[in-house]
Amino acid sequence: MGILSGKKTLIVGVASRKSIAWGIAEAFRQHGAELAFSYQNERLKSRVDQIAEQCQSDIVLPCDVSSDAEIDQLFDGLSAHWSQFDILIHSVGFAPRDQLEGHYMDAVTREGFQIAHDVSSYSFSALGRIARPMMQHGNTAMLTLSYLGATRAMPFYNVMGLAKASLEANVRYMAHSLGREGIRVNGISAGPIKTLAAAGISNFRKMLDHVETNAPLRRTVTIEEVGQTAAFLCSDMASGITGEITHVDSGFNILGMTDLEG
Ligand code: NAD
Ligand code: 0WE
Repeated sequence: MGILSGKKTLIVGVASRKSIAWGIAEAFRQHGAELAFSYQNERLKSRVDQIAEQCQSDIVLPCDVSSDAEIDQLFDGLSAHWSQFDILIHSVGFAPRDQLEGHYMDAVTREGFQIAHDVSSYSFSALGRIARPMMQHGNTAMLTLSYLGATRAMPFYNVMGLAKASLEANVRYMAHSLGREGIRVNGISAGPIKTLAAAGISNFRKMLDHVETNAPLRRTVTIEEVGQTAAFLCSDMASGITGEITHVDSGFNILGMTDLEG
């Protein structure tokens, strides 16, 4: 029996086969979970349909998380299939492209700040609030994806770092608020991975090389590795863990200085 056997799981944030959410979906299938998916817009629908089919899932629903109405519609749609469910995966982050270029103090604007925080942090609370009544049966879990830019200043990550800091605080506040209902809330802080969200980010290849050269494991991480950690954190094996951010980053976050000789 798999560690997620029979666990009904909603995955928000699949865009392609490179998505971290896809690595999570594959690992969850392998461990016996039943899956439902949402997709951001019509452009992504056919790809997510295909991915769902491959996971023996026929629940695929639209949801742009910046819209309250679309979040309501997602859960109306989901209720037609499931009266309750066990796991919510939030794998969504966005800032307007101009926010991720140049230095933070040259790039940040009120609008960029608001959009980044709305889509990347508030959306986790919004989904959590509406999922809550369907997750009251005990041993349920919510999980989100963060990045080291939440706690360290990084080139180009800019206002996304502030949004991820907010998201990590959100994990703690949601965990505090929902713990008494038997809902655990955790985050994974993943190392850099070449997904759509990384495409076109200037110097992304250099960031991957920097991790390969300097991280304790001397390599980057894969979506499969993030998926396996997600499976653990959402399974009953992690029943004592809530409000935690787990790094899946080849150990990069522990460094105080890179090695001076290779
Ligand atoms: P991705 O592009 O595959 O996934 C990002 C997802 O966010 C997409 O599915 C996109 O449709 C969705 N999204 C964006 N705005 C949305 C909106 N308004 N409504 C609904 N969905 C929306 O990239 P990814 O790297 O798999 O990103 C997933 C998560 O992992 C993000 O939170 C990202 O910040 C985080 N993360 C990524 C890395 C990395 O290096 N790739 C590292 C650490 C954390
Ligand atoms: O969280 C992310 C990606 C966030 C992201 C990416 C985009 C690209 C397209 C948010 N918004 C947008 N908006 C777009 O228009 N990561 C952790 C991956 C990532 O992105 C970076 C990184 C890393 C790592 C951007 C700059 C520096 C490092």
